Amino acid sequence: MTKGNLFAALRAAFPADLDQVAIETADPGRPLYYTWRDLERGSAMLANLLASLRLPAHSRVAVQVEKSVEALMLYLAVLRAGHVYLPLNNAYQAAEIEYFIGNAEPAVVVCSSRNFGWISKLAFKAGTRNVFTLDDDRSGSLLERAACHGDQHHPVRRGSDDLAAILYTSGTTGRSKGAMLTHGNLLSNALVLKDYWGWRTPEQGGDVLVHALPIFHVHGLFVASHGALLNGSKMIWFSRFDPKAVIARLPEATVFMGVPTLYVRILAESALTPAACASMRLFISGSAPLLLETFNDWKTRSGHTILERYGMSETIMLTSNPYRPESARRGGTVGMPLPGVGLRVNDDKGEPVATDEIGGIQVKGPNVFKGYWRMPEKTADEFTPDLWFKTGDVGRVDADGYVTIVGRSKDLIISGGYNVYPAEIEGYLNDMPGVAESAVIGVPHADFGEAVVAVVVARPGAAPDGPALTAALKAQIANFKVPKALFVVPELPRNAMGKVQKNLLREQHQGLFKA
Ligand code: MLC
Ligand code: AMP
Repeated sequence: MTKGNLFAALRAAFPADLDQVAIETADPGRPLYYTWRDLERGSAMLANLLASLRLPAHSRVAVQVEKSVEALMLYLAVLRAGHVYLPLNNAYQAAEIEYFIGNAEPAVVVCSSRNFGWISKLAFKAGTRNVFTLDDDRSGSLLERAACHGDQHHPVRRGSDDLAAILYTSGTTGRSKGAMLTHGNLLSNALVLKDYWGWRTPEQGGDVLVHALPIFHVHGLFVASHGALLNGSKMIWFSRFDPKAVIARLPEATVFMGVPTLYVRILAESALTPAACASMRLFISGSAPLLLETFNDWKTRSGHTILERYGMSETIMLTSNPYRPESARRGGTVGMPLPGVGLRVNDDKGEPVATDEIGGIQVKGPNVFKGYWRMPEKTADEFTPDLWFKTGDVGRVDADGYVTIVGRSKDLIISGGYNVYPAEIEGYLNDMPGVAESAVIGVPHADFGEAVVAVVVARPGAAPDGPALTAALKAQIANFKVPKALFVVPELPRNAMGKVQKNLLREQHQGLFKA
């Protein structure tokens, strides 16, 4: 088990010459260059600000801000200060934020200045004393306050079992659960990936990562950022994904990570050619299933084979296709369990299935989270008696050890790499005037992989208006959860037991968004 504060390990990997560029911003306008020294000093000043607040050890710091390098420094500062980072998708609205703040009881909340009015009200009501603002143009009260603090800071001592971050993931029923990740979970996984994906240190010729993912989820915050930081590699930093702009920067880069939607959008650009990708070493995809068609098209258009891997908020990375040889990467599979990760496929009775047989995927390893924040029963439900974590994914392992994910036992939609839980959306719809009941399903979507679709039944005598229901949802929940289509129908299909047959609804609507 890896010991110590994760920040100390990341910091130890910074290049000896701290004046080299660590991050170059790639948004329209003049680029900004951040050196390794800037990351060191900026995160030290923020850590000293946190220390000056005299917070209890292991306090939660909840952050809902636009993507910026300063937001990454804040993450590093929270690690340095020994507190617990709680990143929040910036699409979340008041009801969602109120729940997270109420549940996690953060000592500090950091938000965009445009949201300060409503977020600070929610935070103060929940007992949070410190609310700061941070904007993506290097302004806000957080940086103003940090500027008054020194730029030297020794990372607080933390053991591998101490919490580093809480990531909320939606529950199949009820509210979101906070997955507690420790310093040891994050560092052990980052070290395995550094080796497995052949990261090249500056002495070995170096890597340059195009970072175009949000930094409030495992993929952009941990897999991508830790990969570059732990290897002393430069990042070309996009605050928003823009396919044309990304292609324009590939000739300076060697590594790219994306959810399948990013690959689909880049493929739509004629500028994607083998020449544009000539300097690239590795394209990695994950967070949602990569269609075989995308995998094959990418090979033809870029000359590279995408390496698909599989992970979760609760476990960080679990499996990966091989790095070498490139020909061993198999489309439609998520590769083999990473070194140190145990993976087994069990049937409903808890018995292991035979090679190539389908069952529930269960995992074990130093990367597996500590449990759900303040939900011991839910945590216990998700582990087997012999302490394997039940992923909720359904798959099989072939004779060569490659894992294929064939579905999910959890009722989950993954749209553009974001998770949407039907029960949550159905709850909002069922509370709306004129709605008797609803069923929310995921259907194939050419851009987002899956799209959210709602099927609603009216109360007797009522005639709810579809667009009005969609507009009402949009006012309450994150926009990526809002159904892309909503149908009002006389009744939902049910089986003999009275259970809604979502599979029939999926079949009925499967052609809605196909290209
Ligand atoms: C945006 N919209 C989405 C959406 N993203 N709708 C459904 N699903 C999504 N993912 C909405 C917008 O609100 C807007 O609605 C409309 O779709 C068009 O927006 P857009 O401008 O095209 O969206 P864009 O800003 O370009 O965002 C698309 C995206 C983004 C693909 C770049 O969704 C994204 O960055 N996804 C990556 C998610 C991610 O990092 N996941 C990792 C999870 S970690 P309207 O109505 O407002 O017009 C994990 C573990 C692991 O799963 O294994 O990695
Ligand atoms: P999250 O809760 O956001 O961390 O999402 C984790 C889920 O994303 C997993 O349980 C899988 O269902 C899904 N997932 C991640 N990577 C892949 C992949 N490469 N292929 C298919 N599904 C994936």
